[in-house]
Amino acid sequence: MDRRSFLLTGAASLALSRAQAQMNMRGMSGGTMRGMMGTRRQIVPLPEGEPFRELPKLANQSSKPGTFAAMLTAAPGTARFINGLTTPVLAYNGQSPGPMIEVTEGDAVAIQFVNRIGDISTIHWHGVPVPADQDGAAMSPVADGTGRTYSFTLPAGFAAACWYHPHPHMKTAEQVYRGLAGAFIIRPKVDPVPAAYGDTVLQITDLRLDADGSMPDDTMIDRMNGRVGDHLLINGLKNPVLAVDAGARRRFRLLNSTNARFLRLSFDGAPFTLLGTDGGYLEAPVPGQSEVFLPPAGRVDVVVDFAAPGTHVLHTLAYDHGWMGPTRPDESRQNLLTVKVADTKAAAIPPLPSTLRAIEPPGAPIVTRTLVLGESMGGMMGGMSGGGMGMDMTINGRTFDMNRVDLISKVGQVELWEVQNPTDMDHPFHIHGNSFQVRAFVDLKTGAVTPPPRRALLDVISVPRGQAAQLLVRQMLPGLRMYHCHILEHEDMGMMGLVDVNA
Ligand SMILES: [Cu+2]
Repeated sequence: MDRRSFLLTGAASLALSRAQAQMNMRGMSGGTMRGMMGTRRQIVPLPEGEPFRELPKLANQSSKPGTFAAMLTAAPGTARFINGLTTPVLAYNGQSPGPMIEVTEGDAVAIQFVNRIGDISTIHWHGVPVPADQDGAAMSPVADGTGRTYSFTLPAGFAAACWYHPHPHMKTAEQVYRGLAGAFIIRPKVDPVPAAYGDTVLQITDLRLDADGSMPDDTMIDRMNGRVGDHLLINGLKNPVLAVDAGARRRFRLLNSTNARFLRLSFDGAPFTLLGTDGGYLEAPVPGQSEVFLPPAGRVDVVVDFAAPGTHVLHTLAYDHGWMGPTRPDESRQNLLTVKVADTKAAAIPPLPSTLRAIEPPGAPIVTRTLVLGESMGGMMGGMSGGGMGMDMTINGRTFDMNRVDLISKVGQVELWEVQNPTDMDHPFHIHGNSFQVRAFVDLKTGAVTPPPRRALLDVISVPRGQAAQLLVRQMLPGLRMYHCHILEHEDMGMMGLVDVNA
């Protein structure tokens, strides 16, 4: 039975009684159960309008040029989102979002990870081309009370806004929404974009709070759709205020570190120039954009023009990514950042370069693979702790098994992955190890082919329902790599597979 018929035939109420029985066993109330189903909740307002703050940086403990060394400890902590209320969170070095890591292409990086969260965890370096055994994958969990060092040398020629987050099997969603995620910025040795544009990371997180200040558990609706909370935060603050001068052109790296938000963003008409995507610069700046789109885990590098005095609010636009069940949240017009443009004129800055870099086409694929995303009810792996109500999220009909290799590949081999999405909602598809390029989108009904607007390096792509994304994939390092839906609840429920890349 697919999810839609499951919901329409009323089988949801059966699952509800099953879940109710399990809740009762765990001593929870019917009220908790209603919360689990995602029934209407009172949204607790957060204070807005504090001064914008940059992400704090993780200090480099190494004085040796070309090296970065530091420690990251994951542990329970507290945050103050609402005056007078303490929110238990999970934090890296006491901070949520985690401290920003800033390195340069070619650097040798060693991060000592200590896990004190009371459960297994890992640190995955999302988008960073690291060796397979340093990737923080589900296959290499770090037990509570222990640690390990992640060490890797960043390749020359790869500069991008990446990020880090836990990736333990079936526990990623909760560890991320409770606070474990940080920015990982790799700078080029020589940047074609003048420093006068600044470079400000805007890390977007999603927060849901109960009236007592705590973060409620995922509901069944969250499990099905991915958790969409009550508030979107920028660098940990709700709609902070940034002041700029008139005519200012500011560079922003937008990072979507939410569990499941498809972010279509506008700056109230202030035009964006698109500079880069997940895997770094485009070939040339693309000016005149009125909005940008960020799937879960996605990043963009933009310059925004604040031409005239006034106020510009970075906010979400309506976007239909498909939704299952009741209580669909209104995700439009959520304010993220208020930019106040003063009357004072900004100093003149040099123009953007006309080209940024060359992106080589990957060449003709010699292997073609088909991956079909699926959602099914009544699966065997589920249960309240795992899938939730026995719901499975699958690729080619199977849920993730870390002891099963799904695909075998070869270093340097160009492959065409056609990721088909016949389900009821959009899924953001992520591949570990290396960036990919999109060849085209294909409509599953009509066969209509739409090429991407331009060449770009991505590591996550939203595959709309009813469509397939054709990806040109090339792994450059050997080892086992995961690929999965980056709605973290879906990943936890099994929409994930393993490719073994042979040397
Ligand atoms: Cu998904």
